[in-house]
Amino acid sequence: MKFKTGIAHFFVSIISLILINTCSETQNYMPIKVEGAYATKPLIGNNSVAAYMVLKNQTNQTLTIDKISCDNFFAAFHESKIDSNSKMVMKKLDKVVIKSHSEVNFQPSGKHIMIMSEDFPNNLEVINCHLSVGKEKKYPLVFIIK
Ligand SMILES: [Cu+2]
Repeated sequence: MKFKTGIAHFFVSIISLILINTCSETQNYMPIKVEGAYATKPLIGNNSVAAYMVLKNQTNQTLTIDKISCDNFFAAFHESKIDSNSKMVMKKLDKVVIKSHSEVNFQPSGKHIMIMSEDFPNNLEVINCHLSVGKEKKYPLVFIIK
């Protein structure tokens, strides 16, 4: 009898472990993983800051990010490039495409997010944004001011 209860207990533990894992997996599963998201500290008199991050596509499909939107501020994807006169120029990107299981790196002098405001608050610590994939899917992200 004692042996049987032991076995039963063992199986219940295994089953609950499986259940816990499945639950946490569905909760943590995000098609897009955001790493190291930060924005530069707004300088007095400047009405834009650049923000950087790494975006990872964790799905088996190519994902197209159509838009980035931020609370209280205007935001857009940009890319810096060197033009034929060796000048650094910025251009707006309409969308960002990330292939399955690959990443896109937003970094200084490359792709970046431009966040604009008439007037940034002095004590700004974070900027809350979200990425839109199509019209319905939105993924939140937070840029920490550094
Ligand atoms: Cu820019």
